[in-house]
Amino acid sequence: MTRVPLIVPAPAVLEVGRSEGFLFCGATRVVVESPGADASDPGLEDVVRRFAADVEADTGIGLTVSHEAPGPAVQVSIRGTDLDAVPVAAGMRADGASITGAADERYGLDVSDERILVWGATPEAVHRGLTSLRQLVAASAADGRALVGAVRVLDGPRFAWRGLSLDVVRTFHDVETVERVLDMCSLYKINVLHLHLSDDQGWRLEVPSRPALTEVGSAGAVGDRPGGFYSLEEVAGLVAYAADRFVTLVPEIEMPGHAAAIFRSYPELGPRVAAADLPSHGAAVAAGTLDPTRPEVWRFVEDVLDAVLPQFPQSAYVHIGGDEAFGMDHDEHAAFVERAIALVRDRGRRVVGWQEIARADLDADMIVQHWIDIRAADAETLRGRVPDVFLDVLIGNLQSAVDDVPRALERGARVIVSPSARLYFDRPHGDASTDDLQNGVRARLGMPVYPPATIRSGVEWDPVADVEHVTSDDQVAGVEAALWCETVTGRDDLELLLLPRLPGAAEKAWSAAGSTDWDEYRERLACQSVVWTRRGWRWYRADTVDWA
Ligand code: TNX
Repeated sequence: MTRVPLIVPAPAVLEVGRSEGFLFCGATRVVVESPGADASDPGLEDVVRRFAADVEADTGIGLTVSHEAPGPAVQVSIRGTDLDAVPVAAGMRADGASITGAADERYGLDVSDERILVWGATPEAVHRGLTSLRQLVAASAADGRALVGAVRVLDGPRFAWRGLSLDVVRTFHDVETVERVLDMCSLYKINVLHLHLSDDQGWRLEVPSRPALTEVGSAGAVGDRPGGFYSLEEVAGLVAYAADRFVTLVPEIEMPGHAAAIFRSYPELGPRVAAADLPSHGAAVAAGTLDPTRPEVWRFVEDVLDAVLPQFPQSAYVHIGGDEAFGMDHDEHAAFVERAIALVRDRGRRVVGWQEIARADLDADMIVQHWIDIRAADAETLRGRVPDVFLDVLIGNLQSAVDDVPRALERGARVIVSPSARLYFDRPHGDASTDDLQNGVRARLGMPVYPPATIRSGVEWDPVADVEHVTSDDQVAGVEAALWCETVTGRDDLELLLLPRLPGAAEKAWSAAGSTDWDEYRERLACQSVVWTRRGWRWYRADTVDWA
């Protein structure tokens, strides 16, 4: 039996009890407590069913959902008792819901010998509490039972936006793969999956008014990897799958750079130079940008927004990319971004974009995603390894990037913290694996231009204290990791970069301020592998952790 409660991300308040704890097994009932006679919250019923299915997938223990408790039970209810002790989250919700209202995520979890109580003011809060319980059950499960040690937890997130950005362009990930990623997000209380749906190498969703985007633009990916796209039905399925786990899917339609797949689909929107004269440096450089002076470009952008927004009804935001618009001058880029912002606003959504959008005129309701933590001087070390033309453009972007976060904050916009050194999961693994085959994969996985990153470096930092120009939680919308897929050849590679990194990103987004204590975290992380293995997720056996 485990005495240290092994919850990732770490809860706000946790008291270990003295008694032995609750014996969880197939006979355990989950009882939905109704406030009125038999009028229980339908949202809560769904949450409890989700919990039972997850526990079964994690541990093999099947539970009974009921309205009465003849024996030992997990009792689930909507109430706010004692939760004022937990600070209100900072940041913004991707679904636009109220942090203190419908989307209050603070929960309580109390385990004694006789029963387990899980409560919160909203079904979402109860879901977060049951997620902690899931982890406790999985950590001690053996032979169809689990002795969950007595504990009292009062918990809630530090930030409301806890995300993962997933590149489905450089490698197309099928629906089942994305569902597996959503399962991982849910297990670590990550509540945003940002889908990078368009880039130079492909276009990944249907726009019925612009059929060439999928007929032509979806073909191919990096190298000879197969392309693909999500049909309208598949997007609807993913949105529902995510919603069932309290995750919001946020679409990113990249503009004005990274637009080569658009030009392949609609050559009339393309740059007016011969293709042969465009720089082509594989994955890294956009082959030209959308031209804001051409009316047909704006008709295209409107058609795309009109088709994409309704497919993501839960997201209050649209990610418009905005990064690396190489070849565009400053004013042209700013003008493009400003017009794109206006079009998104006309359609009732808010804008999030990569930090380069801060070079345009921003408003306080926007979110700027900070990723550039590379100094121009450091990029110089790439000279000789990257074509000079490209390097000069890149260095120019890095020089301008220094002012992006201060500009955004001056406007009152909030920042999503995604510094590449800490939260880019496409860095090579800095830890060796205990598995020799994985050490072979390690040599080719992750962008070779980046220094490798260890699991430890992923948690020993703070998203406010260690991000330049950011001085308080209130300036931050949240924390988001990013997985770009230039080196990711398929699902196995993807999972080997997500696990064990994803729980670390979740810890930064959810848990209290400060650097995480590595020795304490390692223990909590080590037992996570039981569920990963049980679910058939591939995970990287970093030799710095004593895996369970
Ligand atoms: C920069 S991060 C990019 C991506 C690449 C990534 C590789 C960002 C906004 N743009 O297009 O895939 O580097 O790490």
